[in-house]
Amino acid sequence: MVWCVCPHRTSLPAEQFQSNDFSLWSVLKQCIGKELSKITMPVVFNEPLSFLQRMAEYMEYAWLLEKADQAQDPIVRMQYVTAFAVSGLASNWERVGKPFNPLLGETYELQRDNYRIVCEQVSHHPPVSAFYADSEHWNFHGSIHPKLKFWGKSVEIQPKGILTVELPNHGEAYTWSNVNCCVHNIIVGKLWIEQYGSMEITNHATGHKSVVTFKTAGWFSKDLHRIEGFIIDRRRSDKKKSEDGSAGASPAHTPRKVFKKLNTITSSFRMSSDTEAGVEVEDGEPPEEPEEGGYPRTDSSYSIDIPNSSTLWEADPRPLTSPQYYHFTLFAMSLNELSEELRRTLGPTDCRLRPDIRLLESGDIDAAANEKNRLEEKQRDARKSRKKGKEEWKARWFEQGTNPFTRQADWLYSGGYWDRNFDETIDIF
Ligand code: CLR
Repeated sequence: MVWCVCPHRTSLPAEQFQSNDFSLWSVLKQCIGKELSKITMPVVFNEPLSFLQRMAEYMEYAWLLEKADQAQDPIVRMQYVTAFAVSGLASNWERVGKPFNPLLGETYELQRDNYRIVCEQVSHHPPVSAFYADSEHWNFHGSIHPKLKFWGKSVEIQPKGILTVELPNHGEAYTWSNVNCCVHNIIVGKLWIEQYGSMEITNHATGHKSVVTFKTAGWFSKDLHRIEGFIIDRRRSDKKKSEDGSAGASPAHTPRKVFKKLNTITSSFRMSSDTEAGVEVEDGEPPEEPEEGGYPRTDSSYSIDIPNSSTLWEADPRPLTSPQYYHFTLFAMSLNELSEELRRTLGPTDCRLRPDIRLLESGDIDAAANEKNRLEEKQRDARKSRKKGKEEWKARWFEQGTNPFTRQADWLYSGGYWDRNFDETIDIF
């Protein structure tokens, strides 16, 4: 047996409060059609993390970006970037607790062996969170504006925004947007979550694309957590064109060739080593409930093997106690840890210092609820007095701008966080 000497905590201070006295439906029924970010939910439906920490969960398998950087073949780089994009979604399985809405100006930082990340809540209405992660060989940044739509039986979540990975050693940038997800069984049954739709990762330097489709569970749940995709090489059709004698760059709409096929589930990532024939990728359809209140199971007899494939990544198993701790992964367990050393260096807006999250983590539901109300009121008061004084809120570490690769609206890191000059920060807790 190999013992892992884990430098971080492996559980939370208290187990999750389990009770059937609270019905999500009784809270949400007044909100059909409303934007869920505006309603205050009882703290029992929360998990003890801020949405900023939830975004930092994307870093769990950051080593995949290291691998991408080391690869000399752009197809292999694309494989690893795609694996990274998928890996960030594995921790969402079974996580049906609502992360705390970050307060305006709230931040989160995380430094691990090979990278660091800083996140900031840059807008409150609509809620927008921005992050910037870097390491010696890559950087990863983006902004997310989660839109929650309540449909009655289910809540649909659209994590709007763009994610960008840059590999400066190769002069490459990759961008993509996240797939939607859906929480089922709001009225009866056990809550469950699925992610569905297509994700298109573009390498802006080479024109390679990776198209990954997350399937909906479907009627017999056999497709739960299954994803399928291809890497497409635009240049191959260009090359074919020039072989045909028609020189010059191909127009953007040249039919593309499928290069690599993948067929996997969100907890592991396999990629074939062969060139496969083209198969159409369907677009994500709105998910269908398997049955009223039903709960899908992954069908393990349904093989995910594809010929000549190799596994690039596999999600680490969750700790056995995970169900008692909001279904957290080991990585998630560590995110709100506050060591003495950290306490000395953290900025005053870091979510680890948020009292309501800390109280929920230690199982004190009532005190957590009180603190949550106090913080939200404090935030409202601050907004009112800014309005009176005609002051505009300005994000501290990010600036609104356009993504240089996609030209879409985005939030760009202004730099300087790690100099740790927190003089201008206001008191939000
Ligand atoms: C999914 C992956 C994206 C970023 C992202 C944005 C919003 C998150 C979502 C992820 C996961 C599910 C999520 C959602 C906000 C609220 C929702 C945490 C991380 C929970 C499950 C909603 C529970 C609310 C109840 C009313 C059921 O990159």
